[in-house]
Amino acid sequence: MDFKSSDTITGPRAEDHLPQTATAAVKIVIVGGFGVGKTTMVGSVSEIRPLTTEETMTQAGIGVDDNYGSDSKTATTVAMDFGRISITEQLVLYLFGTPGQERFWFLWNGLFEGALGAVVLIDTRRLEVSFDVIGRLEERGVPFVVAVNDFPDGPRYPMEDLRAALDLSDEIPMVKCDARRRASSRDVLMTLMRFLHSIAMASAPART
Ligand SMILES: Nc1nc2c(ncn2[C@@H]2O[C@H](COP(=O)(O)OP(=O)(O)OP(=O)(O)O)[C@@H](O)[C@H]2O)c(=O)[nH]1
Ligand SMILES: [Mg+2]
Repeated sequence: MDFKSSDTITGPRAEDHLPQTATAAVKIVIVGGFGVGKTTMVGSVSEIRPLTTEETMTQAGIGVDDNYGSDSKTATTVAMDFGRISITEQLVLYLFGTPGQERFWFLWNGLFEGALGAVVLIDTRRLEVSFDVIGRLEERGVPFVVAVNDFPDGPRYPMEDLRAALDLSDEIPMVKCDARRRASSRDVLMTLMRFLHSIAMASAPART
């Protein structure tokens, strides 16, 4: 297994240290079907060098590893991605990207332990790879937002059509993004944080 970051790091870099002002940490999981851009998103937004567990896809994977959607995709996540982003001086998000291939989904249980929320990444060329993912999140009762990753050759649908196709209720936030861009990925996380905040406010006991 290729633990790219840990292979090369000899010691913690100054920027890898948690800011001393951080007082709260939240665990967020990035999920989605195979090849929708989860590793790309964790990598683009992380302020520390992300940990990836990617394995090269080989000839042996043909018929097993669906490479649809990206001819340039040569690696797939086999365990998890890990990154970190400070949203404010006090609040830090720990990001865990899941493997997209179903044969690694048994790892979800550990990855979801203690997670407050999730981002579901969608590729409009292959909406169907997201159905099971969304179903599994709903079963677990994990609040999530849906981010539509903008691939240049992906068909463009109105958001409401995508909402209907994914059978999402009206309150679930949906946003477009480009997982390769830090600002865009950060916006997705901010949308999730606002959603989690609104849920917490709605369930808080009313003050008398
Ligand atoms: N055009 C475009 N390409 C992207 C975007 N996000 C990811 N890609 C490309 O899509 C391919 C798949 O991205 P990954 O980040 O490996 O996808 P993944 O969801 O982690 O894949 P698995 O771990 O195998 O499930 C890579 O070649 C990326 O460069 C995007 O927003 N736009
Ligand atoms: Mg990946």
